[in-house]
Amino acid sequence: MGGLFHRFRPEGSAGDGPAGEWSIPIPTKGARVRRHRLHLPGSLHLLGSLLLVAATGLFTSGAAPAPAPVEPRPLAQVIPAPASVTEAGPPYRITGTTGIRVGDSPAARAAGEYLADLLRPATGYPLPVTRHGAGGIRLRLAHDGPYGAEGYRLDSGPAGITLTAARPAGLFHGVQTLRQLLPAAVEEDTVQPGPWPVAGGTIRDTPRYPWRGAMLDVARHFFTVDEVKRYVDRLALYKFNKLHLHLSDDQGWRIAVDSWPRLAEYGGSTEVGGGPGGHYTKEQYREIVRYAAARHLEVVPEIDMPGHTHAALASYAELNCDGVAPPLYTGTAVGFSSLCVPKEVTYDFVDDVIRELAALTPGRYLHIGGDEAHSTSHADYARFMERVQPVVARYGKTVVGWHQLTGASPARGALAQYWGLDRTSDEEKAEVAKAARSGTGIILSPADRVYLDMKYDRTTPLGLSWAGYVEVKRSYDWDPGSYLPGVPQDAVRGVEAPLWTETIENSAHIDHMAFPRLPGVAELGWSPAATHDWEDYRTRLAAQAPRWDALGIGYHRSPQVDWPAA
Ligand code: TNX
Repeated sequence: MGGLFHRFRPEGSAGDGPAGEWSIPIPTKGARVRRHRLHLPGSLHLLGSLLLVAATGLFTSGAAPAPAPVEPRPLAQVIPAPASVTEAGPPYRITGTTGIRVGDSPAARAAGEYLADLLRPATGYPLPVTRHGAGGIRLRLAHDGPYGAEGYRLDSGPAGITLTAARPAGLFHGVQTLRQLLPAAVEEDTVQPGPWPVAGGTIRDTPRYPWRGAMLDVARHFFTVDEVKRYVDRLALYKFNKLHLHLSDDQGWRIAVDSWPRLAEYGGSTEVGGGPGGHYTKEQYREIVRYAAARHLEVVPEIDMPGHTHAALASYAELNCDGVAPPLYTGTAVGFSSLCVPKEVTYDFVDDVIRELAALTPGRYLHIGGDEAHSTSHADYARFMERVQPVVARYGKTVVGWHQLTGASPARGALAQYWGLDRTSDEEKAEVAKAARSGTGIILSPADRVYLDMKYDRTTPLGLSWAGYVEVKRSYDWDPGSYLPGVPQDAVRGVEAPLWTETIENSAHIDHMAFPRLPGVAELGWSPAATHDWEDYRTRLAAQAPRWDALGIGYHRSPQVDWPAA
């Protein structure tokens, strides 16, 4: 590997490490997590705000040139594209007297506080979050609206902005839309001159699919809690709602299991390339779950079985058919390991791991992997899945598996995650379609479209290319609804962008591979098929770049997009 070990460092510390063969420039602002602000008591907030307002004055008086007038961004210039947009009337302007009104609902208050935290640093305004008050930004829950579990409506005009949703998630997604309608400078963490207009009109928005996921492989390389949080913040901006964590693989076991402590202590002690690896304690895992939940992302933990289990086999001799524990593995081969299907202790192990993980996970799903079990016979694979799926149900969770699970007998209600490509055999696709027709839900992660670890082109310094090069257009320009022949429309639950990390070692690497493809996957999952249009999308995508610059996101400047001058 290139030997780059840039790690996330908390605010204020230096973010640069040694440059290496695969060096991705780390933006100066990229080395810390935003939005971890202390919640100051009201009086301190006010004092801070007054100072900030005073600082703003410096921009508009004295020697500093007056800022150029800022045209409001068109309401349709959001990613993912909203379901319906009506531009009408003059804009609203956020000013020093704007308040955020949340009524009596704790959920509206939470969304309001989140919004205030987003807007205060760059605007320098106090933006008090209050129950009532005239004008300003109003957040309200209306349980009888046409919004569904995640939809919202945004009304904007000179008198104020109203966000309405039936559920807290809808308000949160509406807040992300409002955020994107403001100038990119709103993402800066120092006071900017403004102004802060939001175009007048109405957005009615609701997602196409209930599953809009991103997977992070924390097994091949370990990522700290802060690195994961940083990715969660990026996902929230684009209305993702599932964070799939690939917690175990041949190179590392990343979650503490009390009944089998060596899994994490020993099995988690290294990673691809031989680095120190790591694992999450139960409390750290809960912290990730909480952070994601506050941003309306559900954590889907994965323990990959029966293959991809070398780290577990190295940790416990009795899990091996021959009773001998192999040494730890830090290479990048796949398909060589298997739990011992005939041994009873295998199922004690599986039961313990699933029980402890299910207890830690408030989400509905538990992913049991099931891919590339090349060292397990088909009969053993089917037998294993028959025994393991009921364990997931016993602990109250719904099974998710990679699509090879459809070659066994998926449990009732199970979801299969398809990761094939154009060249996958018709037979394999037909097997997935058949399961879909019998009630298995499908999550689409075609490797030659949405695998974020695939290189963009020949020159990409990171990533793999076994599924080909995947540039932005290829990643965006397909339809999940008609992608797999013979799969009923309603079997498609959504899309997910996996990021495997054989070559990915830090947050700058994650950003470089995820941007600009990640927002396209978000749009495939959220926006109605009728809005899908590459030419329009590439314009909206280009308009995101200043926002990424302000957020410290280093991205691939794809030649397929007319980016603004850097
Ligand atoms: C295939 S996709 C894998 C992973 C690798 C990935 C690399 C899947 C279910 N299995 O084990 O990390 O390719 O792109």
